Amino acid sequence: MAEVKPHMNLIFVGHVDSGKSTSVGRLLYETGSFSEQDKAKIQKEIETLGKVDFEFAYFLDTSGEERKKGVTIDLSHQKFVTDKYEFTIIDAPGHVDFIKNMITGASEADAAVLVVDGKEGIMAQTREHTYLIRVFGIKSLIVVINKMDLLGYDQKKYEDVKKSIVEMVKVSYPNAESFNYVPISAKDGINIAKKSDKMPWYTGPTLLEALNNLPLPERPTQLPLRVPVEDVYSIQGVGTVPVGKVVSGIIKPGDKIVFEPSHVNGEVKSVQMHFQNLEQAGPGDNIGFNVRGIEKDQIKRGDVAGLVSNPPTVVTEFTGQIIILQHPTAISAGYSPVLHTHTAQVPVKFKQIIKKLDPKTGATVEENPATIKQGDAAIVVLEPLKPLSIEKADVIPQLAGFVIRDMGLTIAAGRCIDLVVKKD
Ligand SMILES: Nc1nc2c(ncn2[C@@H]2O[C@H](COP(=O)(O)OP(=O)(O)OP(=O)(O)O)[C@@H](O)[C@H]2O)c(=O)[nH]1
Ligand SMILES: [Mg+2]
Repeated sequence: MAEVKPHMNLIFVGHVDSGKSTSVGRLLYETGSFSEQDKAKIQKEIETLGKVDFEFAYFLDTSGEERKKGVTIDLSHQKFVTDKYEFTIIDAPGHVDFIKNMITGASEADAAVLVVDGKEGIMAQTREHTYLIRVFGIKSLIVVINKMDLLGYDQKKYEDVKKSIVEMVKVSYPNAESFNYVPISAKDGINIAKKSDKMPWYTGPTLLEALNNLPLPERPTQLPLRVPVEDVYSIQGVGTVPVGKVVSGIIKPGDKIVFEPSHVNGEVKSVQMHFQNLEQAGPGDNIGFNVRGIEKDQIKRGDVAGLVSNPPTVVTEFTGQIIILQHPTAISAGYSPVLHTHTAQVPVKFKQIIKKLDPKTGATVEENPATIKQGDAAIVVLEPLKPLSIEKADVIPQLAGFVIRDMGLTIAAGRCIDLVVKKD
Protein backbone atom coordinates (compact mmCIF):
# COMPACT_ATOMS: atom_id res chain seq x y z
CA MET A 1 0.00 0.00 0.00
CA ALA A 2 1.18 3.51 -0.76
CA GLU A 3 2.57 5.37 2.21
CA VAL A 4 0.08 7.83 3.71
CA LYS A 5 1.65 11.27 3.95
CA PRO A 6 0.51 13.82 6.50
CA HIS A 7 -1.99 16.29 5.09
CA MET A 8 -1.47 20.04 5.24
CA ASN A 9 -3.85 22.84 4.26
CA LEU A 10 -1.67 25.67 2.96
CA ILE A 11 -2.98 29.13 2.05
CA PHE A 12 -1.28 31.70 -0.21
CA VAL A 13 -2.03 35.22 0.99
CA GLY A 14 -0.85 38.75 0.27
CA HIS A 15 -1.76 42.03 -1.44
CA VAL A 16 -3.52 42.06 -4.80
CA ASP A 17 -1.21 41.39 -7.77
CA SER A 18 1.75 40.33 -5.61
CA GLY A 19 1.86 37.07 -7.59
CA LYS A 20 0.09 34.47 -5.42
CA SER A 21 -1.67 32.69 -8.29
CA THR A 22 1.43 32.91 -10.47
CA SER A 23 3.54 31.35 -7.67
CA VAL A 24 1.04 28.53 -7.11
CA GLY A 25 0.70 27.93 -10.87
CA ARG A 26 4.47 27.80 -11.25
CA LEU A 27 4.91 25.50 -8.29
CA LEU A 28 2.29 23.06 -9.53
CA TYR A 29 3.57 23.19 -13.10
CA GLU A 30 7.20 22.63 -12.15
CA THR A 31 6.33 19.71 -9.90
CA GLY A 32 4.19 18.05 -12.55
CA SER A 33 0.69 18.67 -11.18
CA PHE A 34 -0.25 20.48 -14.37
CA SER A 35 0.53 18.90 -17.71
CA GLU A 36 1.96 20.29 -20.93
CA GLN A 37 -1.55 19.98 -22.41
CA ASP A 38 -2.93 22.19 -19.63
CA LYS A 39 -0.23 24.70 -20.45
CA ALA A 40 -0.87 24.55 -24.20
CA LYS A 41 -4.56 25.26 -23.59
CA ILE A 42 -3.72 28.32 -21.57
CA GLN A 43 -1.20 29.48 -24.20
CA LYS A 44 -4.01 29.43 -26.78
CA GLU A 45 -6.31 31.41 -24.49
CA ILE A 46 -3.56 33.97 -23.86
CA GLU A 47 -3.14 34.47 -27.61
CA THR A 48 -6.91 34.82 -28.09
CA LEU A 49 -6.91 37.53 -25.43
CA GLY A 50 -4.13 39.28 -27.32
CA LYS A 51 -1.67 39.05 -24.42
CA VAL A 52 2.04 38.62 -24.92
CA ASP A 53 3.31 36.91 -21.78
CA PHE A 54 2.22 33.51 -20.55
CA GLU A 55 0.20 33.76 -17.30
CA PHE A 56 0.82 30.95 -14.82
CA ALA A 57 -2.01 32.45 -12.74
CA TYR A 58 -4.50 31.06 -15.32
CA PHE A 59 -3.96 27.58 -13.88
CA LEU A 60 -5.81 28.90 -10.82
CA ASP A 61 -7.84 31.81 -12.14
CA THR A 62 -10.14 29.78 -14.35
CA SER A 63 -13.27 31.93 -14.59
CA GLY A 64 -13.73 34.36 -17.46
CA GLU A 65 -14.17 37.26 -15.08
CA GLU A 66 -10.96 36.43 -13.18
CA ARG A 67 -8.99 36.24 -16.43
CA LYS A 68 -10.52 39.39 -17.88
CA LYS A 69 -9.82 41.42 -14.75
CA GLY A 70 -6.55 39.67 -13.99
CA VAL A 71 -7.52 39.14 -10.34
CA THR A 72 -8.48 36.15 -8.23
CA ILE A 73 -12.04 36.39 -6.93
CA ASP A 74 -12.82 33.08 -5.29
CA LEU A 75 -10.68 30.56 -3.43
CA SER A 76 -9.22 27.76 -5.46
CA HIS A 77 -8.20 24.47 -3.84
CA GLN A 78 -5.48 22.34 -5.45
CA LYS A 79 -4.07 19.02 -4.35
CA PHE A 80 -0.29 18.84 -4.44
CA VAL A 81 1.99 16.07 -3.19
CA THR A 82 5.66 16.46 -2.18
CA ASP A 83 8.18 14.05 -0.62
CA LYS A 84 6.88 14.94 2.78
CA TYR A 85 3.29 16.17 2.62
CA GLU A 86 0.03 15.92 0.84
CA PHE A 87 -0.90 19.58 0.51
CA THR A 88 -4.19 21.19 -0.26
CA ILE A 89 -3.13 24.58 -1.59
CA ILE A 90 -5.66 27.36 -1.14
CA ASP A 91 -5.03 30.29 -3.48
CA ALA A 92 -6.70 33.30 -1.85
CA PRO A 93 -7.69 36.56 -3.52
CA GLY A 94 -5.68 39.61 -2.47
CA HIS A 95 -8.17 42.24 -3.59
CA VAL A 96 -9.82 43.97 -0.65
CA ASP A 97 -13.32 43.41 -2.15
CA PHE A 98 -12.92 39.64 -1.80
CA ILE A 99 -11.47 39.51 1.68
CA LYS A 100 -14.46 37.47 2.87
CA ASN A 101 -13.22 34.61 0.69
CA MET A 102 -9.70 35.03 2.04
CA ILE A 103 -11.06 34.79 5.60
CA THR A 104 -12.82 31.51 4.82
CA GLY A 105 -9.54 30.18 3.41
CA ALA A 106 -7.59 31.34 6.47
CA SER A 107 -9.96 29.50 8.78
CA GLU A 108 -9.25 26.26 6.87
CA ALA A 109 -5.45 26.53 6.75
CA ASP A 110 -2.65 25.01 8.85
CA ALA A 111 0.16 27.11 7.35
CA ALA A 112 0.53 30.11 5.06
CA VAL A 113 2.76 31.53 2.36
CA LEU A 114 2.77 35.33 2.42
CA VAL A 115 3.60 36.70 -1.02
CA VAL A 116 5.09 40.20 -1.17
CA ASP A 117 5.85 42.07 -4.39
CA GLY A 118 9.52 42.91 -3.81
CA LYS A 119 9.29 46.13 -5.76
CA GLU A 120 6.17 47.45 -4.01
CA GLY A 121 7.05 46.18 -0.54
CA ILE A 122 4.44 46.09 2.23
CA MET A 123 0.94 47.11 1.11
CA ALA A 124 -2.43 47.33 2.91
CA GLN A 125 -3.44 43.69 2.47
CA THR A 126 0.10 42.43 3.19
CA ARG A 127 -0.45 43.77 6.69
CA GLU A 128 -4.12 42.84 6.96
CA HIS A 129 -3.63 39.26 5.76
CA THR A 130 -0.72 38.74 8.15
CA TYR A 131 -2.88 39.85 11.02
CA LEU A 132 -5.83 37.71 9.90
CA ILE A 133 -3.87 34.47 9.53
CA ARG A 134 -2.54 34.97 13.06
CA VAL A 135 -6.07 35.53 14.38
CA PHE A 136 -7.13 32.25 12.79
CA GLY A 137 -4.38 30.43 14.65
CA ILE A 138 -1.95 29.80 11.77
CA LYS A 139 1.45 29.31 13.38
CA SER A 140 3.73 28.46 10.44
CA LEU A 141 4.51 31.07 7.85
CA ILE A 142 6.80 31.25 4.81
CA VAL A 143 7.36 34.67 3.25
CA VAL A 144 8.24 34.89 -0.43
CA ILE A 145 9.64 38.09 -1.83
CA ASN A 146 8.42 37.90 -5.41
CA LYS A 147 9.26 39.71 -8.65
CA MET A 148 13.00 39.61 -7.91
CA ASP A 149 13.44 39.96 -11.68
CA LEU A 150 12.16 43.54 -11.34
CA LEU A 151 14.81 44.14 -8.67
CA GLY A 152 17.58 42.81 -10.92
CA TYR A 153 18.01 39.90 -8.46
CA ASP A 154 19.86 42.37 -6.26
CA GLN A 155 20.89 41.22 -2.78
CA LYS A 156 20.83 44.68 -1.20
CA LYS A 157 17.27 45.31 -2.41
CA TYR A 158 16.21 41.91 -1.08
CA GLU A 159 17.80 42.62 2.32
CA ASP A 160 16.07 46.01 2.56
CA VAL A 161 12.59 44.74 1.78
CA LYS A 162 13.12 41.66 3.96
CA LYS A 163 14.03 43.86 6.92
CA SER A 164 10.82 45.86 6.66
CA ILE A 165 8.74 42.68 6.29
CA VAL A 166 10.33 41.07 9.38
CA GLU A 167 9.36 44.16 11.42
CA MET A 168 5.79 44.04 10.11
CA VAL A 169 5.42 40.28 10.69
CA LYS A 170 6.74 40.68 14.26
CA VAL A 171 3.58 42.55 15.28
CA SER A 172 1.61 39.31 14.84
CA TYR A 173 4.42 36.77 15.13
CA PRO A 174 7.12 37.58 17.71
CA ASN A 175 9.15 34.69 16.22
CA ALA A 176 9.20 36.40 12.79
CA GLU A 177 12.99 35.96 12.48
CA SER A 178 12.63 32.19 12.51
CA PHE A 179 10.62 32.10 9.23
CA ASN A 180 12.06 31.66 5.74
CA TYR A 181 12.12 34.74 3.47
CA VAL A 182 12.58 33.26 0.02
CA PRO A 183 13.48 35.59 -2.88
CA ILE A 184 11.70 34.32 -6.00
CA SER A 185 10.57 35.23 -9.46
CA ALA A 186 7.32 33.39 -10.07
CA LYS A 187 7.33 34.66 -13.62
CA ASP A 188 10.81 33.31 -14.46
CA GLY A 189 10.54 30.26 -12.20
CA ILE A 190 13.45 31.17 -9.96
CA ASN A 191 13.70 29.57 -6.47
CA ILE A 192 10.26 27.97 -6.79
CA ALA A 193 11.24 24.34 -7.25
CA LYS A 194 14.82 24.88 -8.38
CA LYS A 195 17.64 27.26 -7.61
CA SER A 196 19.33 29.29 -10.32
CA ASP A 197 22.59 31.18 -10.77
CA LYS A 198 20.69 34.49 -10.75
CA MET A 199 21.02 34.81 -6.97
CA PRO A 200 24.26 33.07 -5.95
CA TRP A 201 24.22 35.12 -2.74
CA TYR A 202 21.06 33.35 -1.54
CA THR A 203 21.84 30.16 0.38
CA GLY A 204 18.43 29.45 1.90
CA PRO A 205 15.78 27.00 0.70
CA THR A 206 13.65 27.24 -2.43
CA LEU A 207 9.92 27.62 -1.91
CA LEU A 208 9.45 23.88 -2.42
CA GLU A 209 12.16 23.07 0.14
CA ALA A 210 10.65 25.53 2.59
CA LEU A 211 7.25 23.83 2.17
CA ASN A 212 8.76 20.45 2.95
CA ASN A 213 10.47 21.94 6.01
CA LEU A 214 7.20 23.18 7.53
CA PRO A 215 6.58 21.60 10.93
CA LEU A 216 3.82 18.99 11.10
CA PRO A 217 0.48 20.70 11.72
CA GLU A 218 -0.90 20.34 15.20
CA ARG A 219 -3.80 17.91 15.25
CA PRO A 220 -5.85 18.60 18.37
CA THR A 221 -7.33 15.10 18.63
CA GLN A 222 -7.47 15.40 22.45
CA LEU A 223 -9.82 18.39 22.39
CA PRO A 224 -13.61 18.00 22.27
CA LEU A 225 -15.09 17.15 18.86
CA ARG A 226 -16.03 20.20 16.79
CA VAL A 227 -17.10 20.20 13.15
CA PRO A 228 -18.39 23.54 11.80
CA VAL A 229 -21.00 22.81 9.14
CA GLU A 230 -20.25 24.23 5.70
CA ASP A 231 -23.21 22.74 3.89
CA VAL A 232 -25.96 20.15 4.35
CA TYR A 233 -27.08 17.67 1.71
CA SER A 234 -29.97 15.29 1.56
CA ILE A 235 -28.84 12.28 -0.46
CA GLN A 236 -31.39 9.80 -1.72
CA GLY A 237 -30.96 6.38 -0.15
CA VAL A 238 -28.48 7.77 2.36
CA GLY A 239 -30.18 10.59 4.26
CA THR A 240 -28.88 13.83 5.75
CA VAL A 241 -25.20 14.52 5.10
CA PRO A 242 -23.59 17.62 6.62
CA VAL A 243 -20.12 18.44 5.32
CA GLY A 244 -17.28 20.38 6.91
CA LYS A 245 -13.75 20.26 8.25
CA VAL A 246 -13.10 18.55 11.58
CA VAL A 247 -11.48 21.27 13.70
CA SER A 248 -10.82 19.26 16.84
CA GLY A 249 -11.48 15.83 18.34
CA ILE A 250 -12.44 12.58 16.65
CA ILE A 251 -15.72 11.63 14.94
CA LYS A 252 -16.79 8.06 14.22
CA PRO A 253 -19.89 6.04 13.38
CA GLY A 254 -22.08 5.45 16.44
CA ASP A 255 -21.25 8.84 18.01
CA LYS A 256 -24.22 10.68 19.53
CA ILE A 257 -23.87 14.22 18.29
CA VAL A 258 -25.58 17.57 18.66
CA PHE A 259 -25.63 20.56 16.29
CA GLU A 260 -25.45 23.98 17.95
CA PRO A 261 -26.94 26.54 17.99
CA SER A 262 -29.75 24.70 16.09
CA HIS A 263 -29.88 22.34 19.09
CA VAL A 264 -30.79 19.06 17.37
CA ASN A 265 -29.41 15.61 18.16
CA GLY A 266 -28.59 12.65 15.97
CA GLU A 267 -26.35 9.65 15.58
CA VAL A 268 -23.44 9.35 13.16
CA LYS A 269 -24.06 6.48 10.74
CA SER A 270 -21.01 6.87 8.51
CA VAL A 271 -18.10 9.22 7.94
CA GLN A 272 -16.74 9.79 4.45
CA MET A 273 -13.73 11.55 2.94
CA HIS A 274 -12.97 11.58 -0.80
CA PHE A 275 -15.90 9.14 -1.30
CA GLN A 276 -14.43 6.54 1.05
CA ASN A 277 -15.90 5.35 4.31
CA LEU A 278 -13.67 5.97 7.31
CA GLU A 279 -13.55 4.27 10.69
CA GLN A 280 -12.95 7.70 12.13
CA ALA A 281 -11.93 11.21 11.11
CA GLY A 282 -9.85 13.81 12.94
CA PRO A 283 -8.64 17.41 12.80
CA GLY A 284 -7.97 18.71 9.29
CA ASP A 285 -10.13 16.11 7.58
CA ASN A 286 -12.76 17.48 5.21
CA ILE A 287 -15.63 15.08 5.68
CA GLY A 288 -19.24 14.35 4.90
CA PHE A 289 -21.05 12.44 7.61
CA ASN A 290 -24.41 10.76 7.45
CA VAL A 291 -26.55 11.54 10.51
CA ARG A 292 -29.56 9.51 11.59
CA GLY A 293 -32.49 11.32 13.20
CA ILE A 294 -32.02 14.74 11.60
CA GLU A 295 -33.70 16.30 8.56
CA LYS A 296 -31.72 18.51 6.17
CA ASP A 297 -33.65 21.66 7.08
CA GLN A 298 -33.13 21.25 10.85
CA ILE A 299 -29.45 22.20 10.60
CA LYS A 300 -27.48 24.69 8.52
CA ARG A 301 -24.16 26.30 7.67
CA GLY A 302 -22.84 28.00 10.81
CA ASP A 303 -23.91 25.18 13.13
CA VAL A 304 -21.15 23.28 14.90
CA ALA A 305 -21.38 19.52 15.51
CA GLY A 306 -20.01 18.08 18.75
CA LEU A 307 -20.61 15.12 21.03
CA VAL A 308 -23.77 15.23 23.16
CA SER A 309 -21.48 14.53 26.14
CA ASN A 310 -19.44 17.70 25.40
CA PRO A 311 -21.56 19.96 23.20
CA PRO A 312 -20.43 23.09 21.31
CA THR A 313 -20.75 26.26 23.38
CA VAL A 314 -23.65 28.61 22.61
CA VAL A 315 -23.24 32.13 24.00
CA THR A 316 -25.47 35.04 24.99
CA GLU A 317 -22.43 37.34 24.91
CA PHE A 318 -18.65 37.06 24.86
CA THR A 319 -15.52 39.07 25.50
CA GLY A 320 -13.27 39.65 22.53
CA GLN A 321 -9.73 40.93 22.28
CA ILE A 322 -9.78 42.80 18.99
CA ILE A 323 -7.79 45.09 16.76
CA ILE A 324 -9.54 47.67 14.60
CA LEU A 325 -8.16 47.20 11.10
CA GLN A 326 -10.19 49.87 9.35
CA HIS A 327 -13.11 52.10 10.19
CA PRO A 328 -14.00 55.45 8.64
CA THR A 329 -14.87 57.13 11.96
CA ALA A 330 -15.06 55.72 15.48
CA ILE A 331 -16.79 52.78 17.15
CA SER A 332 -18.86 53.15 20.31
CA ALA A 333 -21.18 50.87 22.31
CA GLY A 334 -24.32 50.02 20.33
CA TYR A 335 -22.49 49.59 17.00
CA SER A 336 -23.96 46.58 15.12
CA PRO A 337 -21.84 45.09 12.32
CA VAL A 338 -21.60 41.43 11.20
CA LEU A 339 -19.46 38.79 12.90
CA HIS A 340 -17.78 36.02 10.91
CA THR A 341 -16.37 33.00 12.72
CA HIS A 342 -15.75 29.47 11.39
CA THR A 343 -18.68 29.03 8.96
CA ALA A 344 -21.06 31.29 10.88
CA GLN A 345 -22.08 34.81 10.00
CA VAL A 346 -24.34 36.68 12.45
CA PRO A 347 -25.21 40.29 13.30
CA VAL A 348 -23.54 41.36 16.52
CA LYS A 349 -23.73 44.36 18.86
CA PHE A 350 -20.83 46.07 20.64
CA LYS A 351 -22.29 45.96 24.16
CA GLN A 352 -19.38 47.47 26.05
CA ILE A 353 -15.88 48.72 25.37
CA ILE A 354 -13.94 47.58 28.43
CA LYS A 355 -10.51 48.95 27.64
CA LYS A 356 -8.15 50.18 24.99
CA LEU A 357 -4.80 48.41 24.66
CA ASP A 358 -1.44 49.24 23.17
CA PRO A 359 -1.53 47.11 19.98
CA LYS A 360 2.21 46.39 20.23
CA THR A 361 2.49 45.37 23.88
CA GLY A 362 -1.09 44.60 24.98
CA ALA A 363 -0.75 47.02 27.94
CA THR A 364 -3.89 48.90 29.00
CA VAL A 365 -3.99 52.44 27.63
CA GLU A 366 -7.48 53.52 28.76
CA GLU A 367 -10.30 51.95 30.82
CA ASN A 368 -13.90 52.29 29.58
CA PRO A 369 -13.12 54.48 26.55
CA ALA A 370 -16.15 56.08 24.88
CA THR A 371 -14.88 55.15 21.42
CA ILE A 372 -12.20 53.14 19.64
CA LYS A 373 -10.85 53.73 16.17
CA GLN A 374 -8.65 52.35 13.41
CA GLY A 375 -5.33 51.04 14.72
CA ASP A 376 -6.62 50.57 18.30
CA ALA A 377 -6.56 47.25 20.09
CA ALA A 378 -9.32 46.73 22.65
CA ILE A 379 -11.21 44.39 24.94
CA VAL A 380 -14.92 44.52 24.14
CA VAL A 381 -18.11 42.69 25.03
CA LEU A 382 -20.02 41.51 21.97
CA GLU A 383 -23.61 40.34 21.90
CA PRO A 384 -24.66 38.12 18.99
CA LEU A 385 -28.12 39.18 17.78
CA LYS A 386 -28.75 35.63 16.51
CA PRO A 387 -27.75 32.32 18.15
CA LEU A 388 -24.02 31.63 17.84
CA SER A 389 -21.57 28.92 18.80
CA ILE A 390 -18.04 30.10 19.58
CA GLU A 391 -15.34 28.83 21.95
CA LYS A 392 -12.87 30.40 24.39
CA ALA A 393 -9.31 30.80 23.10
CA ASP A 394 -7.79 28.89 26.02
CA VAL A 395 -10.21 25.96 25.57
CA ILE A 396 -10.49 25.46 21.79
CA PRO A 397 -8.25 28.13 20.19
CA GLN A 398 -9.18 26.89 16.71
CA LEU A 399 -12.76 28.11 17.22
CA ALA A 400 -12.04 31.38 19.02
CA GLY A 401 -10.97 33.55 16.06
CA PHE A 402 -13.44 35.97 14.48
CA VAL A 403 -13.67 38.89 12.13
CA ILE A 404 -16.03 41.85 12.19
CA ARG A 405 -17.23 43.27 8.89
CA ASP A 406 -19.39 46.18 7.82
CA MET A 407 -19.83 48.32 4.70
CA GLY A 408 -17.79 45.82 2.69
CA LEU A 409 -14.79 46.35 4.98
CA THR A 410 -13.05 44.13 7.50
CA ILE A 411 -13.50 46.38 10.51
CA ALA A 412 -11.78 44.26 13.14
CA ALA A 413 -10.39 40.84 13.90
CA GLY A 414 -9.97 39.17 17.22
CA ARG A 415 -10.22 36.21 19.57
CA CYS A 416 -12.87 35.21 22.09
CA ILE A 417 -11.23 35.29 25.53
CA ASP A 418 -14.29 34.84 27.74
CA LEU A 419 -17.96 34.04 27.29
CA VAL A 420 -21.37 33.71 28.89
CA VAL A 421 -23.01 30.36 28.14
CA LYS A 422 -26.61 30.44 26.99
CA LYS A 423 -28.90 28.44 29.28
CA ASP A 424 -31.62 26.25 27.72
N1 LIG B 1 7.79 40.73 -13.36
C1 LIG B 1 7.11 39.82 -12.68
N2 LIG B 1 5.77 39.81 -12.76
C2 LIG B 1 5.10 38.87 -12.04
C3 LIG B 1 5.78 37.91 -11.23
N3 LIG B 1 4.85 37.12 -10.64
C4 LIG B 1 3.65 37.57 -11.07
N4 LIG B 1 3.80 38.61 -11.91
C5 LIG B 1 2.71 39.36 -12.60
O1 LIG B 1 1.94 40.04 -11.64
C6 LIG B 1 0.56 40.07 -12.03
C7 LIG B 1 -0.32 39.54 -10.91
O2 LIG B 1 -0.06 38.16 -10.71
P1 LIG B 1 -1.09 37.19 -9.98
O3 LIG B 1 -0.41 35.91 -9.78
O4 LIG B 1 -2.41 37.21 -10.69
O5 LIG B 1 -1.24 37.95 -8.61
P2 LIG B 1 -2.17 37.54 -7.37
O6 LIG B 1 -1.38 37.85 -6.14
O7 LIG B 1 -2.65 36.15 -7.53
O8 LIG B 1 -3.35 38.57 -7.51
P3 LIG B 1 -4.82 38.46 -6.84
O9 LIG B 1 -5.16 37.03 -6.74
O10 LIG B 1 -5.77 39.21 -7.71
O11 LIG B 1 -4.69 39.10 -5.49
C8 LIG B 1 0.48 39.24 -13.31
O12 LIG B 1 0.45 40.09 -14.41
C9 LIG B 1 1.74 38.41 -13.28
O13 LIG B 1 2.21 38.08 -14.57
C10 LIG B 1 7.22 37.95 -11.20
O14 LIG B 1 7.90 37.16 -10.55
N5 LIG B 1 7.81 38.93 -11.94
MG1 LIG C 1 -4.53 35.43 -7.59
